[in-house]
Amino acid sequence: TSPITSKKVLTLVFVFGDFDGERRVLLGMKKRGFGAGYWNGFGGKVEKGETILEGAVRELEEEAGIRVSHLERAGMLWFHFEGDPTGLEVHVYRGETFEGVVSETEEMRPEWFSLDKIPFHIMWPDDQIWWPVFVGNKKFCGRFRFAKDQKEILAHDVGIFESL
Ligand code: 6OG
Repeated sequence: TSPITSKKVLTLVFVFGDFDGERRVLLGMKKRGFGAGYWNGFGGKVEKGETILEGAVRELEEEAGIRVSHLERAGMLWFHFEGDPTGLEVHVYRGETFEGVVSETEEMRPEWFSLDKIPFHIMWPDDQIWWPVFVGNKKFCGRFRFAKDQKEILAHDVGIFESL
């Protein structure tokens, strides 16, 4: 193990929608930067002078072109990559309604996925571990220690909480 001496605070937003009675989730294919080539929710670094929630709303609009007036806190994830002293603190939110038109941006190519066709094999490997808790509407906290290669999970735990 290697020590963590600083952290980055990030957001991660999943918007759900109803398509003729079928529930789907909006994922984006990350086109550049950290996690490029993976499907994921929308989010990024919280900036100075904004709350974490404001950061989540802003990133969703920047990356998917849609606006939300309400997001629900759903989970917290802590990531540590072996050899990297900066840990990631990721605040996960759930959105159920939005305004505007979902559109592709420089950063993300959005697409709706039915809940039984989530492309876990093209997502960060932690996602399949906490996803069942998240879609089960339970609030969760998870910790993941990744190898240096950012692929293999060396240790993890996920817990369910009454509130966050
Ligand atoms: P930018 O660097 O693009 O923000 N993120 C992760 N998401 C999942 N599902 N698993 C991980 O495992 C992640 N690490 C980071 C947080 C990065 C975006 O990627 C998310 C942000 O939404 C390690 O600004």
